[in-house]
Amino acid sequence: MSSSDQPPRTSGSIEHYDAVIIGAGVSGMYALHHLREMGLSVRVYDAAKDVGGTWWYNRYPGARVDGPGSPFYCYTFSDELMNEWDWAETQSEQSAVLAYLEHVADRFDLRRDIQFETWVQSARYDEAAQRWMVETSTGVRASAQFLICAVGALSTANMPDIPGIHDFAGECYHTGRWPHEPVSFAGKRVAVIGTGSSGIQAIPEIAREAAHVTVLQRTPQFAFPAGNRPVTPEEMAEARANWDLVRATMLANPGGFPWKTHTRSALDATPEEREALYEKLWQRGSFRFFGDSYNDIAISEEANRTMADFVRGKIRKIVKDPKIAEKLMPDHFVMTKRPILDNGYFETFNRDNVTLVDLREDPIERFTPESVVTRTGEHPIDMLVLATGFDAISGSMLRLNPTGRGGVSLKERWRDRFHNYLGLTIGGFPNLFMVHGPGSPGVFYNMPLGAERQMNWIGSCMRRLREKGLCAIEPTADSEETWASEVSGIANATLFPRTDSWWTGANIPGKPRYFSAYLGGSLYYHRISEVAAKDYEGFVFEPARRAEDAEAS
Ligand code: NA7
Repeated sequence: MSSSDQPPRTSGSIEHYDAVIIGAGVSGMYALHHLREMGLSVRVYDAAKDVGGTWWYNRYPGARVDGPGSPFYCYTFSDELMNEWDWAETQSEQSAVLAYLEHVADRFDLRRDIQFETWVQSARYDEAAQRWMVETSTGVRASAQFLICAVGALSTANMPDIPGIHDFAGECYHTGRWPHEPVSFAGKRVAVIGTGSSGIQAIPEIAREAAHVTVLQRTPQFAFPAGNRPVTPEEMAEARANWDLVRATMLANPGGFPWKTHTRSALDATPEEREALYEKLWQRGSFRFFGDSYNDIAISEEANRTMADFVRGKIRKIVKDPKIAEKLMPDHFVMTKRPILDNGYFETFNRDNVTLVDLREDPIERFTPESVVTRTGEHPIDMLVLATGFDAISGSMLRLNPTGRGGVSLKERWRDRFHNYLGLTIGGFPNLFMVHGPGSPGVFYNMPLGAERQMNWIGSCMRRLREKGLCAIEPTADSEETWASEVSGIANATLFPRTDSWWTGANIPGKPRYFSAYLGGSLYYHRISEVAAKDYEGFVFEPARRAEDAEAS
């Protein structure tokens, strides 16, 4: 192994590394740090101008962290890092999360091994050399024994294909590709397509400044109060003082959150008890609404209805015009689309500069250069905001489209199903590892912590491979099948697959439609540790083909 303090070994115009990492977001940054600590030579490529991944791109107004909230949406590998970084709010703004990630990059001197503004155009496994060959937009070519795909579960923007949309002559922004320059809404008529997390965070902010906002809603959503508030110095001090305990709680919690889990059923409580608990949690806000309520909301239709009815009642109370309130009424199982935290979303519909268009009864027909035309009429607009989400979880892997053994591309391998083992590896793609890929908990887990845990497993696997004097590892077809059954077995015991969502691929036309995430929470980490303890059960190893190749790596 060569150290990354050394210049890369080159032959011809190809740079040689132990590992190439694609993506310098939350996962790729930790991957770089971890592999470098292991003494490997590593190169990271990222199309952005700096670190941060999703936090670098998603700068739309109102963008905030949710999930565990601050200070717990963070890396846990360094006590020093925890001790030196203060968070101002529980639901930190995008700029605060990005500032933290920039600090991490400075603190661990990450940028020296990252090549920014570089798009990986192709990644191909060279079977003879047993190495990944990577070609980039800058002309740099690299070879590596290992390819780490930290390409982001929410990175590939979903651009709606609506007649005339490209003819629209006004400003047009996707929330996931928001400009770095300030965007002014003042005096403008703005249309927003999409009412997922991004739309629901952005709409109240835009409405405060714009002349008029037209919200084009395809699916009404449940949204819960963010309960954003300052993180006090005492809270930061307490989190630090108890950091070992907090971390242990996060490791034990199904979502990697710093909360104890509750085992109470909604159906064991009286209606009055449920109402009182939901009301208390509503007033406090945050994702703790789910963690601190009942454990069968995502499993039992009846339990689900209790929470859904509570939120529907809230929407009716908040939105003054009953007709608008009815249009905003969600009709799917609560939590089975990605839960959303809001900062005054439903209240926004009481403003007289906001119009709600229910696309289910009044669909978009086309765009003109200066308007959006729905079935019932034309809405003149100056700006279009696409809060239309992402080709999530598998989309960025498919966009990368690596080529594995026998010249088979990932698009071919994943035509009908996202074949994988442990959500980390793919048969026919030796030494390729995914972070937050399909088959892993991914977006269902505190993502920085999940990235650490998956990457630690990947690092141990790479180390073991080298200890054994072997060159490549990949899963068997049987182990992929068994894993797929385990993943769908867990999902099918819940209500999640019964709702169209980006979790099921329903938002992308033509995408395989099934629930691909591992929903077993922290059980996942027991499972992958178990596989490692059984000397990587379910994998096959390959020795180096030729002595000089082994030596080269
Ligand atoms: P989401 O949650 O996928 O939301 C996208 C929204 O856009 C959702 O309301 C979609 O309706 C809507 N959409 C998508 N395509 C269309 C078209 N063609 N016409 C009308 N409406 C459309 O993405 P977000 O960015 O909000 O959130 C993703 C994650 O990013 C989030 O969980 C955070 O982790 C950050 P649909 O519901 O599909 O009917």
